[in-house]
Amino acid sequence: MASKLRLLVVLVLGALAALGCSRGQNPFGVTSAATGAASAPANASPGPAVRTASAAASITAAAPRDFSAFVKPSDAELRRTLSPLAYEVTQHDATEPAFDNAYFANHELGLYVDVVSGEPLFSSSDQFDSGTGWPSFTRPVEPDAVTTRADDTLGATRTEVRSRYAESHLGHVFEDGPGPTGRRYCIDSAALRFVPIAELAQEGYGAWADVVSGQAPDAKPAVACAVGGGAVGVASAAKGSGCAPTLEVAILAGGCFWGMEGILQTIPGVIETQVGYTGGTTTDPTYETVHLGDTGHAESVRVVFDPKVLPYRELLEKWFFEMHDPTTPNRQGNDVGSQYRSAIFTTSTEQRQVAEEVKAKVDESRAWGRPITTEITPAGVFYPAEEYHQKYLQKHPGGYTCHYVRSLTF
Ligand code: MHO
Repeated sequence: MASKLRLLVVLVLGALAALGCSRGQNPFGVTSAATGAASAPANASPGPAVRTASAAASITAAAPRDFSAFVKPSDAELRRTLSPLAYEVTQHDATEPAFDNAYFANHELGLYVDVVSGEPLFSSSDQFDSGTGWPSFTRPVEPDAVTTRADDTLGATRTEVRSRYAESHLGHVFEDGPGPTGRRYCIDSAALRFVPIAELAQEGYGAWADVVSGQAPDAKPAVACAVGGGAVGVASAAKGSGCAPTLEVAILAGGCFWGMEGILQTIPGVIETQVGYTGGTTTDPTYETVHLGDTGHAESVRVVFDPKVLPYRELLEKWFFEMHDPTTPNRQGNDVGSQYRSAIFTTSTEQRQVAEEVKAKVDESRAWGRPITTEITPAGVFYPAEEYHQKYLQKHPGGYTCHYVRSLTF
Protein backbone atom coordinates (compact mmCIF):
# COMPACT_ATOMS: atom_id res chain seq x y z
CA MET A 1 0.00 0.00 0.00
CA ALA A 2 2.79 2.36 0.95
CA SER A 3 4.50 1.67 -2.34
CA LYS A 4 1.26 2.35 -4.20
CA LEU A 5 0.98 5.67 -2.40
CA ARG A 6 4.57 6.43 -3.28
CA LEU A 7 3.83 5.60 -6.89
CA LEU A 8 0.86 7.97 -6.83
CA VAL A 9 3.01 10.74 -5.37
CA VAL A 10 5.64 10.11 -8.03
CA LEU A 11 2.98 10.17 -10.71
CA VAL A 12 1.47 13.38 -9.35
CA LEU A 13 4.89 15.02 -9.11
CA GLY A 14 5.72 13.72 -12.57
CA ALA A 15 2.52 15.23 -13.92
CA LEU A 16 3.30 18.50 -12.18
CA ALA A 17 6.79 18.45 -13.60
CA ALA A 18 5.38 17.78 -17.04
CA LEU A 19 3.22 20.87 -16.66
CA GLY A 20 6.08 23.07 -15.58
CA CYS A 21 4.80 25.77 -13.26
CA SER A 22 1.14 25.43 -14.14
CA ARG A 23 0.08 23.64 -11.02
CA GLY A 24 -3.54 24.66 -11.62
CA GLN A 25 -3.65 22.33 -14.62
CA ASN A 26 -2.67 19.27 -12.63
CA PRO A 27 -4.63 16.48 -14.31
CA PHE A 28 -5.26 14.74 -11.00
CA GLY A 29 -6.81 17.78 -9.35
CA VAL A 30 -4.40 17.32 -6.45
CA THR A 31 -1.41 19.48 -5.64
CA SER A 32 1.73 17.93 -4.26
CA ALA A 33 1.28 20.07 -1.13
CA ALA A 34 -2.20 18.60 -0.64
CA THR A 35 -0.78 15.10 -1.12
CA GLY A 36 1.69 15.74 1.68
CA ALA A 37 -0.95 17.10 4.03
CA ALA A 38 -3.31 14.22 3.30
CA SER A 39 -0.84 11.66 4.57
CA ALA A 40 -0.56 13.29 8.00
CA PRO A 41 -2.32 11.31 10.72
CA ALA A 42 -5.68 12.88 11.53
CA ASN A 43 -5.44 12.67 15.33
CA ALA A 44 -1.73 13.07 15.88
CA SER A 45 -0.78 14.37 19.30
CA PRO A 46 1.40 17.47 19.50
CA GLY A 47 5.06 16.59 19.34
CA PRO A 48 8.11 18.43 20.65
CA ALA A 49 8.40 22.01 19.50
CA VAL A 50 9.73 22.08 15.98
CA ARG A 51 10.46 25.43 14.37
CA THR A 52 8.96 24.69 11.03
CA ALA A 53 5.73 24.93 9.03
CA SER A 54 2.68 24.79 11.30
CA ALA A 55 1.48 21.50 9.78
CA ALA A 56 4.61 19.77 11.05
CA ALA A 57 4.18 21.11 14.59
CA SER A 58 1.07 19.01 15.14
CA ILE A 59 2.74 15.77 14.14
CA THR A 60 4.65 13.52 16.51
CA ALA A 61 8.31 13.75 15.66
CA ALA A 62 10.12 10.48 15.07
CA ALA A 63 13.53 9.90 16.63
CA PRO A 64 16.36 11.38 14.57
CA ARG A 65 17.68 8.82 12.16
CA ASP A 66 21.30 7.72 12.14
CA PHE A 67 22.60 6.75 8.73
CA SER A 68 26.22 6.13 9.64
CA ALA A 69 25.41 2.50 10.41
CA PHE A 70 23.60 1.97 7.11
CA VAL A 71 24.36 -1.38 5.55
CA LYS A 72 23.73 -1.54 1.86
CA PRO A 73 21.33 -4.39 0.91
CA SER A 74 22.43 -7.02 -1.59
CA ASP A 75 22.17 -6.32 -5.30
CA ALA A 76 19.27 -8.79 -5.58
CA GLU A 77 17.44 -7.04 -2.75
CA LEU A 78 17.97 -3.61 -4.35
CA ARG A 79 16.75 -4.89 -7.69
CA ARG A 80 13.61 -6.15 -5.97
CA THR A 81 12.85 -3.10 -3.85
CA LEU A 82 13.86 -0.12 -5.99
CA SER A 83 11.96 1.00 -9.08
CA PRO A 84 13.79 -0.26 -12.19
CA LEU A 85 14.81 3.30 -13.01
CA ALA A 86 16.10 4.05 -9.49
CA TYR A 87 18.04 0.79 -9.61
CA GLU A 88 19.66 1.63 -12.98
CA VAL A 89 20.58 5.15 -11.88
CA THR A 90 21.87 4.44 -8.36
CA GLN A 91 23.53 1.07 -8.99
CA HIS A 92 24.58 1.25 -12.66
CA ASP A 93 25.31 4.98 -13.02
CA ALA A 94 22.55 5.56 -15.60
CA THR A 95 21.33 9.12 -16.24
CA GLU A 96 17.58 9.58 -16.53
CA PRO A 97 16.00 11.61 -19.37
CA ALA A 98 15.91 15.41 -18.95
CA PHE A 99 12.62 17.30 -18.50
CA ASP A 100 10.80 14.06 -17.89
CA ASN A 101 11.58 13.26 -14.28
CA ALA A 102 9.87 13.84 -10.96
CA TYR A 103 11.71 16.81 -9.44
CA PHE A 104 13.34 19.01 -12.11
CA ALA A 105 10.50 21.55 -11.73
CA ASN A 106 9.55 20.77 -8.13
CA HIS A 107 9.08 24.00 -6.22
CA GLU A 108 7.85 22.63 -2.92
CA LEU A 109 9.90 23.05 0.25
CA GLY A 110 11.43 19.83 1.46
CA LEU A 111 14.43 17.59 1.85
CA TYR A 112 15.75 15.27 -0.85
CA VAL A 113 17.00 12.01 0.62
CA ASP A 114 18.77 9.01 -0.90
CA VAL A 115 16.18 6.67 -2.44
CA VAL A 116 18.19 3.68 -1.17
CA SER A 117 19.21 4.65 2.39
CA GLY A 118 17.12 7.72 3.22
CA GLU A 119 20.25 9.72 4.12
CA PRO A 120 19.69 13.48 3.67
CA LEU A 121 21.32 14.81 0.49
CA PHE A 122 19.90 18.10 -0.75
CA SER A 123 17.54 20.83 0.43
CA SER A 124 14.97 22.66 -1.65
CA SER A 125 16.52 25.86 -0.24
CA ASP A 126 19.60 25.15 -2.38
CA GLN A 127 17.64 24.12 -5.48
CA PHE A 128 17.57 26.38 -8.53
CA ASP A 129 16.07 26.21 -11.99
CA SER A 130 19.09 25.45 -14.14
CA GLY A 131 17.03 24.98 -17.31
CA THR A 132 18.81 21.68 -17.90
CA GLY A 133 15.83 19.44 -17.11
CA TRP A 134 17.36 17.86 -14.00
CA PRO A 135 16.96 18.95 -10.38
CA SER A 136 19.93 21.23 -9.70
CA PHE A 137 21.43 22.37 -6.41
CA THR A 138 24.24 24.73 -5.42
CA ARG A 139 25.43 22.40 -2.65
CA PRO A 140 24.58 19.30 -0.65
CA VAL A 141 22.62 19.72 2.58
CA GLU A 142 25.83 19.09 4.52
CA PRO A 143 29.33 19.36 3.06
CA ASP A 144 30.09 15.66 3.56
CA ALA A 145 26.66 14.32 2.58
CA VAL A 146 28.10 13.39 -0.81
CA THR A 147 31.41 12.17 -2.17
CA THR A 148 32.91 12.92 -5.55
CA ARG A 149 35.23 11.14 -7.92
CA ALA A 150 36.49 11.61 -11.46
CA ASP A 151 34.36 10.09 -14.22
CA ASP A 152 35.90 9.72 -17.69
CA THR A 153 32.99 7.94 -19.38
CA LEU A 154 32.01 10.81 -21.69
CA GLY A 155 35.39 11.73 -23.10
CA ALA A 156 35.98 14.84 -21.01
CA THR A 157 36.51 14.26 -17.31
CA ARG A 158 33.45 15.02 -15.23
CA THR A 159 32.99 14.85 -11.47
CA GLU A 160 30.60 12.16 -10.36
CA VAL A 161 28.55 12.64 -7.18
CA ARG A 162 27.65 9.75 -4.86
CA SER A 163 25.87 9.55 -1.54
CA ARG A 164 28.16 9.12 1.45
CA TYR A 165 26.72 6.00 3.07
CA ALA A 166 24.72 4.12 0.42
CA GLU A 167 27.25 5.14 -2.25
CA SER A 168 24.39 5.61 -4.69
CA HIS A 169 25.27 7.23 -7.98
CA LEU A 170 23.42 10.58 -7.86
CA GLY A 171 24.71 12.61 -10.81
CA HIS A 172 27.55 15.04 -11.50
CA VAL A 173 28.76 18.41 -10.26
CA PHE A 174 29.89 21.30 -12.48
CA GLU A 175 31.54 24.63 -11.73
CA ASP A 176 29.03 26.75 -13.66
CA GLY A 177 26.33 27.22 -11.02
CA PRO A 178 25.00 30.37 -9.34
CA GLY A 179 26.05 31.77 -5.96
CA PRO A 180 26.85 31.23 -3.22
CA THR A 181 28.98 28.27 -4.29
CA GLY A 182 29.21 28.64 -8.08
CA ARG A 183 28.48 24.93 -8.29
CA ARG A 184 25.73 23.06 -10.07
CA TYR A 185 24.92 19.63 -8.71
CA CYS A 186 23.07 18.00 -11.59
CA ILE A 187 21.14 15.20 -9.91
CA ASP A 188 18.87 12.40 -11.13
CA SER A 189 15.36 12.57 -9.66
CA ALA A 190 15.32 8.78 -9.69
CA ALA A 191 18.12 8.68 -7.08
CA LEU A 192 16.12 10.87 -4.72
CA ARG A 193 13.06 10.72 -2.53
CA PHE A 194 11.46 14.03 -1.65
CA VAL A 195 10.26 14.55 1.91
CA PRO A 196 7.93 17.60 2.06
CA ILE A 197 8.61 20.04 4.88
CA ALA A 198 5.37 19.09 6.65
CA GLU A 199 6.53 15.48 6.91
CA LEU A 200 10.11 16.02 8.04
CA ALA A 201 9.47 15.62 11.75
CA GLN A 202 7.32 12.52 11.46
CA GLU A 203 9.95 10.87 9.26
CA GLY A 204 12.80 11.62 11.64
CA TYR A 205 14.26 14.52 9.65
CA GLY A 206 13.13 17.27 12.06
CA ALA A 207 16.73 18.48 12.48
CA TRP A 208 16.73 19.67 8.86
CA ALA A 209 13.52 21.72 9.12
CA ASP A 210 15.30 25.05 9.60
CA VAL A 211 17.64 24.47 6.68
CA VAL A 212 14.76 23.48 4.44
CA SER A 213 12.55 26.41 5.44
CA GLY A 214 15.43 28.78 4.72
CA GLN A 215 15.87 29.83 8.38
CA ALA A 216 19.39 28.52 8.77
CA PRO A 217 21.89 31.44 8.94
CA ASP A 218 23.46 30.82 5.55
CA ALA A 219 20.39 29.55 3.73
CA LYS A 220 19.25 31.48 0.68
CA PRO A 221 15.64 31.77 -0.48
CA ALA A 222 14.37 29.30 -3.05
CA VAL A 223 14.65 30.64 -6.58
CA ALA A 224 11.32 31.45 -8.17
CA CYS A 225 9.89 29.26 -10.88
CA ALA A 226 11.63 29.92 -14.16
CA VAL A 227 11.34 26.62 -15.97
CA GLY A 228 9.05 26.61 -18.98
CA GLY A 229 6.32 23.98 -19.45
CA GLY A 230 6.49 20.86 -21.56
CA ALA A 231 7.89 17.52 -20.54
CA VAL A 232 9.54 16.73 -23.81
CA GLY A 233 10.53 18.52 -26.94
CA VAL A 234 12.68 20.98 -25.01
CA ALA A 235 15.41 18.45 -24.40
CA SER A 236 17.84 20.54 -26.44
CA ALA A 237 18.30 22.74 -23.35
CA ALA A 238 19.77 19.69 -21.63
CA LYS A 239 22.54 19.55 -24.20
CA GLY A 240 25.67 21.29 -23.06
CA SER A 241 24.63 20.79 -19.45
CA GLY A 242 27.22 18.06 -19.03
CA CYS A 243 24.62 15.64 -17.68
CA ALA A 244 24.03 13.53 -20.75
CA PRO A 245 21.10 11.12 -20.44
CA THR A 246 22.02 7.48 -20.95
CA LEU A 247 18.36 6.47 -21.05
CA GLU A 248 15.68 7.53 -23.52
CA VAL A 249 11.89 7.71 -23.49
CA ALA A 250 9.68 6.36 -26.27
CA ILE A 251 5.92 6.85 -26.34
CA LEU A 252 4.11 4.33 -28.49
CA ALA A 253 0.44 3.66 -29.27
CA GLY A 254 -0.90 0.61 -31.06
CA GLY A 255 -4.30 -0.25 -29.63
CA CYS A 256 -5.36 -1.36 -26.17
CA PHE A 257 -2.44 -0.45 -23.91
CA TRP A 258 -2.77 -3.61 -21.82
CA GLY A 259 -1.40 -5.80 -24.62
CA MET A 260 1.11 -3.23 -25.87
CA GLU A 261 2.66 -2.88 -22.41
CA GLY A 262 2.56 -6.66 -21.89
CA ILE A 263 5.00 -7.09 -24.77
CA LEU A 264 7.01 -3.88 -24.44
CA GLN A 265 7.94 -4.58 -20.81
CA THR A 266 9.61 -7.86 -21.79
CA ILE A 267 12.02 -6.43 -24.38
CA PRO A 268 15.70 -6.55 -23.36
CA GLY A 269 16.89 -2.96 -22.86
CA VAL A 270 13.50 -1.72 -21.63
CA ILE A 271 13.95 -0.33 -18.11
CA GLU A 272 10.35 0.49 -17.29
CA THR A 273 6.93 1.00 -18.82
CA GLN A 274 3.81 2.88 -17.86
CA VAL A 275 0.46 3.10 -19.66
CA GLY A 276 -1.30 6.40 -20.16
CA TYR A 277 -3.02 8.83 -22.46
CA THR A 278 -1.41 11.31 -24.83
CA GLY A 279 -2.01 13.13 -28.08
CA GLY A 280 -5.43 14.54 -27.21
CA THR A 281 -7.02 17.87 -26.51
CA THR A 282 -8.35 17.66 -22.93
CA THR A 283 -6.16 18.18 -19.87
CA ASP A 284 -7.79 15.66 -17.57
CA PRO A 285 -8.05 12.41 -19.49
CA THR A 286 -9.35 9.37 -17.64
CA TYR A 287 -10.19 5.94 -19.01
CA GLU A 288 -13.88 6.86 -18.93
CA THR A 289 -13.48 10.02 -21.01
CA VAL A 290 -10.83 8.65 -23.39
CA HIS A 291 -12.92 5.51 -23.96
CA LEU A 292 -15.67 7.61 -25.56
CA GLY A 293 -13.16 8.21 -28.36
CA ASP A 294 -13.57 11.95 -28.78
CA THR A 295 -10.84 13.44 -26.56
CA GLY A 296 -8.18 12.69 -29.18
CA HIS A 297 -5.98 10.82 -26.72
CA ALA A 298 -4.41 7.54 -27.72
CA GLU A 299 -3.96 4.70 -25.27
CA SER A 300 -0.15 4.77 -25.12
CA VAL A 301 2.84 3.24 -23.41
CA ARG A 302 5.70 5.33 -22.08
CA VAL A 303 8.86 3.26 -22.38
CA VAL A 304 12.13 4.14 -20.62
CA PHE A 305 14.88 2.24 -22.42
CA ASP A 306 18.64 2.00 -22.69
CA PRO A 307 19.55 2.86 -26.29
CA LYS A 308 22.92 1.10 -25.93
CA VAL A 309 21.07 -2.19 -25.48
CA LEU A 310 17.98 -1.38 -27.55
CA PRO A 311 18.44 1.33 -30.19
CA TYR A 312 15.23 3.27 -30.95
CA ARG A 313 15.35 2.02 -34.54
CA GLU A 314 15.29 -1.56 -33.32
CA LEU A 315 12.48 -0.86 -30.86
CA LEU A 316 10.37 0.36 -33.78
CA GLU A 317 11.41 -2.02 -36.52
CA LYS A 318 11.76 -5.28 -34.62
CA TRP A 319 9.05 -4.72 -32.05
CA PHE A 320 6.56 -1.88 -32.53
CA PHE A 321 5.77 -2.62 -36.18
CA GLU A 322 5.49 -6.35 -35.51
CA MET A 323 3.44 -6.30 -32.31
CA HIS A 324 0.39 -4.49 -33.65
CA ASP A 325 -1.27 -4.03 -37.02
CA PRO A 326 -0.24 -0.55 -38.24
CA THR A 327 -2.63 -0.61 -41.21
CA THR A 328 -6.03 -0.24 -39.55
CA PRO A 329 -6.95 3.44 -39.00
CA ASN A 330 -8.42 4.15 -35.55
CA ARG A 331 -8.72 0.47 -34.85
CA GLN A 332 -6.75 -2.47 -33.46
CA GLY A 333 -8.41 -5.86 -33.66
CA ASN A 334 -11.85 -5.55 -32.10
CA ASP A 335 -11.05 -2.24 -30.44
CA VAL A 336 -12.42 0.64 -32.48
CA GLY A 337 -11.94 4.37 -31.88
CA SER A 338 -9.25 7.02 -32.25
CA GLN A 339 -7.86 6.00 -28.83
CA TYR A 340 -6.76 2.73 -30.48
CA ARG A 341 -4.86 4.33 -33.39
CA SER A 342 -1.29 3.46 -34.28
CA ALA A 343 1.00 6.34 -33.32
CA ILE A 344 4.59 7.15 -32.46
CA PHE A 345 4.98 10.20 -30.21
CA THR A 346 8.59 11.28 -30.66
CA THR A 347 10.57 12.84 -27.82
CA SER A 348 13.41 14.31 -29.92
CA THR A 349 14.11 15.37 -33.50
CA GLU A 350 16.42 12.34 -33.81
CA GLN A 351 13.54 10.04 -32.86
CA ARG A 352 11.30 11.73 -35.39
CA GLN A 353 13.83 11.16 -38.16
CA VAL A 354 14.26 7.49 -37.26
CA ALA A 355 10.49 6.98 -36.95
CA GLU A 356 9.90 8.42 -40.44
CA GLU A 357 12.64 6.23 -41.90
CA VAL A 358 11.41 3.04 -40.26
CA LYS A 359 7.79 3.74 -41.21
CA ALA A 360 8.84 4.30 -44.86
CA LYS A 361 10.86 1.09 -44.84
CA VAL A 362 7.99 -0.96 -43.39
CA ASP A 363 5.58 0.60 -45.88
CA GLU A 364 7.81 -0.07 -48.88
CA SER A 365 8.36 -3.68 -47.86
CA ARG A 366 4.63 -4.34 -48.31
CA ALA A 367 5.03 -6.94 -45.55
CA TRP A 368 1.72 -5.83 -44.04
CA GLY A 369 -0.05 -5.95 -47.44
CA ARG A 370 -1.71 -2.56 -46.89
CA PRO A 371 -0.44 1.02 -46.42
CA ILE A 372 0.95 1.91 -43.00
CA THR A 373 -1.29 4.44 -41.24
CA THR A 374 0.89 5.08 -38.18
CA GLU A 375 0.80 8.72 -37.07
CA ILE A 376 4.18 10.27 -36.17
CA THR A 377 3.87 13.34 -34.03
CA PRO A 378 6.00 15.15 -31.40
CA ALA A 379 5.14 14.03 -27.87
CA GLY A 380 3.14 16.33 -25.63
CA VAL A 381 2.06 15.75 -22.06
CA PHE A 382 1.74 12.09 -21.13
CA TYR A 383 -0.96 11.42 -18.53
CA PRO A 384 -0.39 8.19 -16.60
CA ALA A 385 -3.47 5.97 -16.64
CA GLU A 386 -5.28 4.72 -13.57
CA GLU A 387 -3.38 2.22 -11.42
CA TYR A 388 -5.61 -0.72 -12.38
CA HIS A 389 -4.53 -0.37 -16.01
CA GLN A 390 -0.80 -0.49 -15.15
CA LYS A 391 0.82 -3.89 -15.85
CA TYR A 392 -2.73 -5.16 -16.45
CA LEU A 393 -1.78 -8.51 -17.96
CA GLN A 394 0.59 -9.16 -15.07
CA LYS A 395 -2.27 -8.55 -12.64
CA HIS A 396 -4.67 -10.55 -14.82
CA PRO A 397 -2.75 -13.36 -16.52
CA GLY A 398 -4.68 -14.53 -19.56
CA GLY A 399 -6.61 -11.24 -19.65
CA TYR A 400 -7.77 -9.55 -22.84
CA THR A 401 -5.16 -8.76 -25.44
CA CYS A 402 -4.98 -8.70 -29.22
CA HIS A 403 -1.22 -8.24 -29.36
CA TYR A 404 1.48 -10.71 -30.35
CA VAL A 405 4.81 -10.40 -32.11
CA ARG A 406 4.67 -11.43 -35.76
CA SER A 407 7.67 -12.56 -37.66
CA LEU A 408 7.86 -10.19 -40.59
CA THR A 409 10.77 -9.00 -42.69
CA PHE A 410 10.79 -5.36 -43.66
N1 MHO B 1 -11.73 -4.24 -25.40
C1 MHO B 1 -11.09 -3.92 -24.16
C2 MHO B 1 -10.16 -2.77 -24.30
C3 MHO B 1 -9.55 -2.39 -23.04
S1 MHO B 1 -8.31 -1.30 -23.35
C4 MHO B 1 -7.67 -0.88 -21.92
C5 MHO B 1 -12.16 -3.57 -23.16
O1 MHO B 1 -13.03 -2.76 -23.47
O2 MHO B 1 -12.12 -4.09 -22.05
O3 MHO B 1 -8.92 -0.13 -23.91
